[in-house]
Amino acid sequence: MTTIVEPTTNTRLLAWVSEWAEIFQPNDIYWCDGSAEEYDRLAGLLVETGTFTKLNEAKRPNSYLALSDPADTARVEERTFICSTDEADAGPNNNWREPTAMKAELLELFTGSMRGRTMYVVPFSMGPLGSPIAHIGVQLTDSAYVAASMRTMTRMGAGALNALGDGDWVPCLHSVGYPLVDGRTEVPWPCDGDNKFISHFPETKEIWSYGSGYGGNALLGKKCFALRIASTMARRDGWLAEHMLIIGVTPPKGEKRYIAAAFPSACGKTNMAMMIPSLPGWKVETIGDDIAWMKFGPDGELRAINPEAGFFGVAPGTSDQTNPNAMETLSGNCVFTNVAKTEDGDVWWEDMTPDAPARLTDWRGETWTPESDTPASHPNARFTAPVDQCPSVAPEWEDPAGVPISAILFGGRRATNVPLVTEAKDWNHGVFLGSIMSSEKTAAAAGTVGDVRFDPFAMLPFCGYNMADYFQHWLNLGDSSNGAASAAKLPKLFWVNWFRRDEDGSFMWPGFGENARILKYVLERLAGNGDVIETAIGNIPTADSIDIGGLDLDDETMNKLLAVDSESWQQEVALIREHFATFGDRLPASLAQQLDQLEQQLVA
Ligand code: SAT
Ligand code: MN
Repeated sequence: MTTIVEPTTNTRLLAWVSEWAEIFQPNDIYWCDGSAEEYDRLAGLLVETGTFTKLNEAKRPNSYLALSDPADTARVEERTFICSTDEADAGPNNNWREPTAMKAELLELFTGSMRGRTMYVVPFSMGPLGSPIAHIGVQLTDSAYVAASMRTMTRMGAGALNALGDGDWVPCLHSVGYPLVDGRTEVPWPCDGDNKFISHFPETKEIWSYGSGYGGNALLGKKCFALRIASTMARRDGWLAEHMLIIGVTPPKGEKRYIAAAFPSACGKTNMAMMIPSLPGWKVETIGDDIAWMKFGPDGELRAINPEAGFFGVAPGTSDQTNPNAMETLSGNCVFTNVAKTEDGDVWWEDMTPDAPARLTDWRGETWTPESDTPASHPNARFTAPVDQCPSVAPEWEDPAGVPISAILFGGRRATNVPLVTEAKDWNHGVFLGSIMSSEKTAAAAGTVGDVRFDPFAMLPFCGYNMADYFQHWLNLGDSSNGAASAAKLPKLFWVNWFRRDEDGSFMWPGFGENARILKYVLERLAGNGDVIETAIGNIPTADSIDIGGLDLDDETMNKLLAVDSESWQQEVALIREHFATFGDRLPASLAQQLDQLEQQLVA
């Protein structure tokens, strides 16, 4: 082993690193400082091992392409575990393993798993350095790809160690599970494809990840820490760790307001976070596209930070039409994983341009032409890019105090039933709406409800504890007699649906920049203006209170977009009952009551 330079005096951290080095048995230990020189060195190593291909410097400066093992291309929910002492604490929403047994099993896999490799010590801050809303983690990993990616995705290195000082961190262990022993040589994407474990120990705030080098499985600051572990910390300490984008919205000559919005994967969160509003004079600014950490400030306001420093977005479908701000963000300093490569050394993915190039190298490294019958890029191909390169980034995106949240939107992808926008009657009703969020592929037939998947608060794969307790936590936070919240300052809650379809199956709402019209309505409601109709599911705008000037939308379509159909909502109530039943008697009584009330009002 070479000499180790230890850039901290945190004795518990030093002891933890050497304890694990003995188990992992790496050849070397390297403490990341987060500098640009270090990033270049890591990238150089990755080019040598074939993990990275440097892209054409003139077209995509300081950027790289990585192609993963085909057995390691996405998060693996069936291999993701919440290891609480009591199985009921993990809830029906998680795979559970008993913590001692899980650790014993993983310890066997971890023992010697870094032989022949370097162990990178990656200190990182989730959130602006020193922010009262931020938290520190330290990841041990044998993947240089992960160490390099963590520099873009988090505040990584010396600054984070400084902010940690003598304090506590969330320990994150990660090994790709591919020791270089017994004559094994390096491969471009080391992993243990058939044997992955993404394990979380909420009671001790630990993350143990084995076998995968991809995305949320391996960049442990993101879903593992900032959502699964942080959601349990937030529950304990009275705050919120949520799967939400954060934007600032400024009307012409008006005051800027901040909105957080929860949408499941593949519902356009990154597009909305970087929206170019269609309404003249309106401005939307980006603070985050995936995760929001929100704590009540001393003034009772809910203040949010984006704990991340980078975007890890889905590449396919991103274009100058769907998201020009993302395209500009990707102009350099990026890592692309599992996209296709052009003949002149740049990247391409499905729908990036109206016509595909005549010849590409696909994500498997094979020659591809438009006649090929597989996609050129993997459907879950990703870009990794620094937030501060986004043209629409808010100047205050790194404010350690966070931004005050005035409204929270819940959204899914619903072909039927769910109106374009519904305002919650009050906080508890809003929690009910969040708990029944869902997506639906297509309507089964006119007037019926299709295949509905519930994804409460878009947190189903990310809530680190029993979701029924999570609902209760949301209810508690809105109860100003019981926490830091001030009823007057609680954000207003809305349910939105851009994806309602006509009888012929076509989308009725144009979406994208036109969603600014809904933001305008939300801001009007915050100011106490705008008209509503009270319905069984909540307050719906009158058709003429949404600004549709210049849109090719007739009254009939607007009415359909806002309709609450009693009969199909009765079908929905039956589905919600099944969904709620999965939580048994742990479901908060007030949510069961809300459902009963809804049913009664539908019949009335
Ligand atoms: O791979 S990630 O978990 O970071 C992204 C996602 O699946 O939402
Ligand atoms: Mn996400």
